[in-house]
Amino acid sequence: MTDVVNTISGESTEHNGKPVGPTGQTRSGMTADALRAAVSDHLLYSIARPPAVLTPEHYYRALSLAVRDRMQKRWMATTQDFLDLSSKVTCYLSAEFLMGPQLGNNLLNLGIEAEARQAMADLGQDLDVILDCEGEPGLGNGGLGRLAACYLDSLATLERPAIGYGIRYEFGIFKQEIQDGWQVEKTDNWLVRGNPWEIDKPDAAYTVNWGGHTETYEDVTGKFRVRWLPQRVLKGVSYDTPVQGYGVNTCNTLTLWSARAVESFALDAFNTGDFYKAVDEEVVSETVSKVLYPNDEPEAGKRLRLLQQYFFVTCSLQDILNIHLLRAHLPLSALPDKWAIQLNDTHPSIAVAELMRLLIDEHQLGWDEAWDLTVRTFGYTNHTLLPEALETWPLRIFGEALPRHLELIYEINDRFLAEVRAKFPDDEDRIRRMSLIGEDGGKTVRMAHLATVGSHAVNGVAALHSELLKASVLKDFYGMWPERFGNVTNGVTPRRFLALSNPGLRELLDDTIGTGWMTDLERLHGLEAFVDDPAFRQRWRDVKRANKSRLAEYVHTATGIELDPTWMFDVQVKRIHEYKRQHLMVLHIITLYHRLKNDPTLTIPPRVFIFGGKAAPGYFMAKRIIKLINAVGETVNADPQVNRFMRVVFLPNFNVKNAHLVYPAANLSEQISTAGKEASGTGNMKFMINGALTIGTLDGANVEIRQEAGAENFFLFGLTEGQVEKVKAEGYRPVDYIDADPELAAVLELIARGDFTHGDTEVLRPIVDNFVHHDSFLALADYRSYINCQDEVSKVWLDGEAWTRMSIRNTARSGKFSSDRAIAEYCDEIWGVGPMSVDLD
Ligand code: KVW
Repeated sequence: MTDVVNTISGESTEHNGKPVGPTGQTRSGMTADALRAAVSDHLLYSIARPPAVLTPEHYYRALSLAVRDRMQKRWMATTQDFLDLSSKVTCYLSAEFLMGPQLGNNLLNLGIEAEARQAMADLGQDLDVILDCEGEPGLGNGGLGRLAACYLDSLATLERPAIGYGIRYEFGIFKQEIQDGWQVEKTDNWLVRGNPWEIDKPDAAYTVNWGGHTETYEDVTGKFRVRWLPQRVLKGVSYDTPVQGYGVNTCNTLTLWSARAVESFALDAFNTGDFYKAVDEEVVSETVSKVLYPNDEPEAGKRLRLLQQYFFVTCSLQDILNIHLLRAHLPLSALPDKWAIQLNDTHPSIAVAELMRLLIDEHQLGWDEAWDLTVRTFGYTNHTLLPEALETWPLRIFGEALPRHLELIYEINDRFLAEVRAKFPDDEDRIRRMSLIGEDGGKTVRMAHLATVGSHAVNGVAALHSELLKASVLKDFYGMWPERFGNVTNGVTPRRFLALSNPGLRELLDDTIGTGWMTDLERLHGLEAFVDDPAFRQRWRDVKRANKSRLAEYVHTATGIELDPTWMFDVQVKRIHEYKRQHLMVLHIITLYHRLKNDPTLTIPPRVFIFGGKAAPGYFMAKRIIKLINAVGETVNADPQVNRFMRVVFLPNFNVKNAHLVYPAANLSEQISTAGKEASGTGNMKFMINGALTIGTLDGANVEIRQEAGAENFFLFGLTEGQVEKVKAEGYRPVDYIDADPELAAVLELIARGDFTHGDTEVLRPIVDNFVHHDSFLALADYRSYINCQDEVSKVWLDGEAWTRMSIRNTARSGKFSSDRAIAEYCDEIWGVGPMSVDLD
């Protein structure tokens, strides 16, 4: 048991072998007996099933409800404390929260894992089986959504009052199946089996307007005002989930909004006899929070995506103003002193115009005061420089949906551009570049510009990315307001991504350096003293080996492929995208295959190549890359001449739940994006913390990972960002690289002539064409450097002791990548939010 239990001021555990009472202790007692009694109670009163039909799933729900009960007092105490707004509150607005399974994490943060295990054992159940029953709330695409979840964990653990605001999608990210090597998408109906963690608050509902037009009028004081007459009205109801900090009483809230039809509207239609129209209205309203959009889906459904964004933003801002005015009775002028609102990418950036609308139209503030409050309240985090990911809305769609907001944006723009003209006279080109309205190829609203103009702080997510942001997409804005720009390098929570998912390493760390690393990850430096201790290195290897066996078992169940846990596990898990270059890793696999086929006497250090990740359903090339991986895998795995040295696995449906098995089992972490394209990456950090070595380019947070680990503990290859730009400027000619490199030419030829596709030369032609003719991510330019670096990796792997030393040093030096460090920086430098300890009395 860790020492954290004592720091949570729970109820006394004075029970002495007797059953605990039916109420108080059953709801809050932290002993195994109290938990057992609580689970029994929930089986009877909440699950309502007789013992004869109980399944592990029922036990999962009963235990989850019992655990939620144990957070309730902390949750209400925290909420009560910040309803009176004595402390400043952070609101993290994000279209995605990829929370992952909750039960294990809540047991960990409450410090009652051992007690829960005992309680379930007393009931004849295995906690691991129960934990495995939990599905995944997949309310995010990848790193951005998971980052939001890690930040909520750190905010609570650092005792910072915070609310996460997002959307309660009825269908999360699709479930990925692999059929004949292709990705097939299945709907993720995550709510069908109920969600024991959320509490719906039907009374906390806000009205959301949409479409229509505006009109001006004179109010009673004779002032000129604007009124929005919407075409449609719906409402948002909230579902709240507790976010328990680790070892503290602070239990923050994640509020997710769900769309509903407005009753009165439905009734109007009903009264006029048009019952079906009323039902129709309801169906349409509820589609708003129906489904999460994949991140690369083009055009289709754009209008609904804008509605989703506006929907959750207006509900969240109305909620904030409601707490501020009605609960805390504070003047609006105090808004920036009591709230810090962070925009997680541009998805919630309509908030800038919406807060202006609420302050001016609904609360009668003047423009200048409203604008001052708005800018001082918002911060904006940019997560990408890729032009296709920078959100813009066609002006027509925007104006039809949000007519009042378009007016406000024009006014913001006029005043902003006047400021630009004052600072940079006679520079109309600059004006065009900086305008909130884009003019190239049809007028658009540029959301990144709106977010930047409306925020007092703008940050990128890794040092390199923040520099590139200032030098490229937001260059002019940096010139205007250099003081607004900063960097906060991403981080990941060591609770979930070390303690929870790597119990073997957790135990070794606790034994070696104590338990303090859980909340102070820099303490991992203490491991450096043990690098030269052979017994410690042996234990380090044993932990990794056990984790690899655990993953091998899962891989076998999921794919039928057998893996040897003594082989090197070489892993790339992340969304499938050309810039991330999964196909470059495939070129390495084929290179080894080709060498082995050409020289039957050759032996190489055996490796398992593991891929995982989803492709956006509409992303043609990404889906071909999955097919490529599976085609090569099938060929390699079936060939006795090569499968003695290599296996290739595509792990279907990569998600937070199976990520728990993946990161701890990796020896080598593949972070091979084209330099300048991956803003940060966070998987790279999860691998490092768990002792994987990285092979990577100087991109995103890799740069800082290498800095921390030391260049000698990192496998670097590839062009730098500057070199990439230079090659592109001079005209990238893939054929030059092929002509200069016979091995590369041979590898491409194997794909082209159908060696992996039973002679079919069409299926993978788009991949070859992409490599050879239109690859903006320069895969072939980095091929030779990558292959040579991989040869070096294999050489080091042969020296097991050297590898182990490097692995230990990677973990020991990963402290910077804790989300606690990142959140402390946000709190100190952007939000001005301090700790507020929560007293349960
Ligand atoms: C649309 C994204 C969901 C929908 C990003 S950049 C843009 C998006 C767009 C997501 N996600 C990723 O954010 C991570 C967290 O900062 C970064 O680590 C990663 O590099 C970036 O691609």
